[in-house]
Amino acid sequence: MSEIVTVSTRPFEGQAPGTSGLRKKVKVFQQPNYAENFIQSVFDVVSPDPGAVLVIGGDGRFHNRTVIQEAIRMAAANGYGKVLVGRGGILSTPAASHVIRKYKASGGLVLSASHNPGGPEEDFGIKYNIANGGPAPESVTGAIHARTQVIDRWLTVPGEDIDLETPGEYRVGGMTVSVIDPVADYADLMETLFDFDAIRSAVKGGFTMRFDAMSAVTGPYAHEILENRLGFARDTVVNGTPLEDFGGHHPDPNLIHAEQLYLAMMAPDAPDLGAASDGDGDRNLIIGRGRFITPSDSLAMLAANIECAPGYKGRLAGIARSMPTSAAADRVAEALGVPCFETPTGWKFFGNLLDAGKVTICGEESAGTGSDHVREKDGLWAVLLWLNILAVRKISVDELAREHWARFGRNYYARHDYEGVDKAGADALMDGLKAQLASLPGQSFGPLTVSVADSFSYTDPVDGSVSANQGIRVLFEGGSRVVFRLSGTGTHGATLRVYLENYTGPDGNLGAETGDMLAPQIAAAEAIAGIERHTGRTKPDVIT
Ligand code: VG1
Ligand code: CO
Repeated sequence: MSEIVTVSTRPFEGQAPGTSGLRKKVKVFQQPNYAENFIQSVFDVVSPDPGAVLVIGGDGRFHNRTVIQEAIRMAAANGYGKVLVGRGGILSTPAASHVIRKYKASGGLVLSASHNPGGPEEDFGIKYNIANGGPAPESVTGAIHARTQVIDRWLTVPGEDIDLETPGEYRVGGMTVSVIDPVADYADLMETLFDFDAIRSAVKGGFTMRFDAMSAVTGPYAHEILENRLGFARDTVVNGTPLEDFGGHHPDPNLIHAEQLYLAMMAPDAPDLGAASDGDGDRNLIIGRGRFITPSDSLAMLAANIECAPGYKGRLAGIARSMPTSAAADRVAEALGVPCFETPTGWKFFGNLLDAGKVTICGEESAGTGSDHVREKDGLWAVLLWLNILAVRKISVDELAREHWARFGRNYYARHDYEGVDKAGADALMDGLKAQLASLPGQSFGPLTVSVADSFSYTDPVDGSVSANQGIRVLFEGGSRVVFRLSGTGTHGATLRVYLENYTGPDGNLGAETGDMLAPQIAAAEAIAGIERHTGRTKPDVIT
């Protein structure tokens, strides 16, 4: 047994994992003992069997390497037998999920703050994934938080940093560290799911695309899969080198932060498909020539056409969406005769449904789509499924969208984010909403009449666990609604999210502007919640 060093420490405030792990400013994580306390709390809670395997990877942002080297030494001191770490410390979130599953690891640490900006003044994060490859459920994150509040020591072993750049095996304390190719396993998995031949033929036939990796983790994956394996031109992947500060941008694949892609896709000479992914590779943006697809619609359209992909043929068991995601997928599930589940925000709530085989495909309005191939949302997977469908059906994105709406109707949808607002004001707004719930039904706001108003509570159909307080829903007669919730991923102040939806049937106006279609819902949201009164804001910071 090699030497184990015990370092005394004291708890920090506020180490509660949010929607997707612990996220804070880099400066917060750089305090002595801060990252160590959290990692040790994870190890204390999961108490690995001697010799267990741990996966470690990250999105390449600033501070990744420092924390990875420390986490490796701590894993050795805590009895792990082996750590698998991506070369350069790189593993996209879905690739980490796959590696955990493929190599039967007991879990993994993913170092990322996802779509939040990176660099010395920006954000960092750590999340723990369990043996199924998915984010730790609330029972585990709750125990981790409790542990951080009483922790008084962390364990490490003496030792030098390992060479993260060179694949191979290293010894740290009594443990083996294997530096692995971060891309190969994931790329191989994609080949088992999709019709690569059909996509290659489409590419040979002139199909073009542009993939914006946003200087984040998906660059190496996209170069390998899209250019090397599928034959797209060498300039298909842009911003394809992961940078520690993402080039100073938000690696958030939406119309604001991927504006260059959006503009390129609206130009007359646009390629057939435009796509982007976020910091850690789990989100996706899909834009056809002249046609943006909302993430909620993307989930519905992918589900409706999933039979085109060999890996999913004849086995769609069900669909799940997070509560704020539009009901477009519900209509597809109904038409296909499969169940549809509505879960709280955050991928961890899909894990049990996927493990139990109750659902095959899941999605969130926040640009997350995925399936039972891993236990995380998966940006490139969604792009490949779109490519597969377009190649097999020989149809454009715009045609596919129009056809879908003509069959199922259209859920006009937008999310308004009010970022960095005063926490007390945001809490007062939510309290005010809760106080009104009983009196809202029957009240009218312009043309809209409230049918149901509630605070969303979820009972997991597999293990019966209850997650209450997951956002306020106000449903109007006719199928439109507004939803209010506070973000669990922000790193300063509070972020209020207002989700707006208006359903139009197949015979209604399918070609209108989203802003026009949502005007009554926007007015109702203000009238009901008093957004300006509570936050001082007259308009959202970001509309997606
Ligand atoms: C946001 C999204 C949520 C997503 C989460 C993590 O959470 O709304 O749908 O699962 O980010 O995504 P919140 O609590 O800020 O609304 V990622 O790509 O940051 O792991
Ligand atoms: Co992400």
